[in-house]
Amino acid sequence: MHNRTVITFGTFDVFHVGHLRVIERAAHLGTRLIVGVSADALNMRKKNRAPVFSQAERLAIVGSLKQVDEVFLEESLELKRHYILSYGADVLVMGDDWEGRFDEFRDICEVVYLPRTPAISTTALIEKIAGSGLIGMPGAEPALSA
Ligand code: C2G
Repeated sequence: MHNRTVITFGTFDVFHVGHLRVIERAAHLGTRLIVGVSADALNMRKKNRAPVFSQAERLAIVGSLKQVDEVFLEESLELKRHYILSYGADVLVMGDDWEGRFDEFRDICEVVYLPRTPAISTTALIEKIAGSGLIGMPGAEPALSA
């Protein structure tokens, strides 16, 4: 395969198998995978809550995956064009919850939306943990701070 740089973006909070699948499939589309991890401040603006794991922790987790060649902090959604160009990305990959939202970048790279892994999300995990009865038990860790 010719050298082909793939770029993808995400918060990757409370890293789960849905995140892993999208990263694995993105890596298969090229020879080098770059991941933009959304900054804590960007999440506060976008979702009105802080991620469970800090940006430093999320960068460390995603950056440690064998499929990932490089991670960087995504400071703003408006900088996508800049990030794509500065990393020389040939392909932008996003989950299909973003379908159509990044078509404007087709002038500088290929844009691919991959189907989300069903039935798993950070929000569902937080709710499952919160409802598990573990939180608040004597001797249990303090509740998630988010
Ligand atoms: N994902 C998936 N299947 C799931 C959950 C997530 O394929 N069950 C994918 C999403 O589609 C996305 C990636 O995993 O491509 C990261 O998901 P999030 O952390 O939820 O990313 P998000 O907060 O949507 O941030 O600039 C874009 C944003 O940074 C995207």
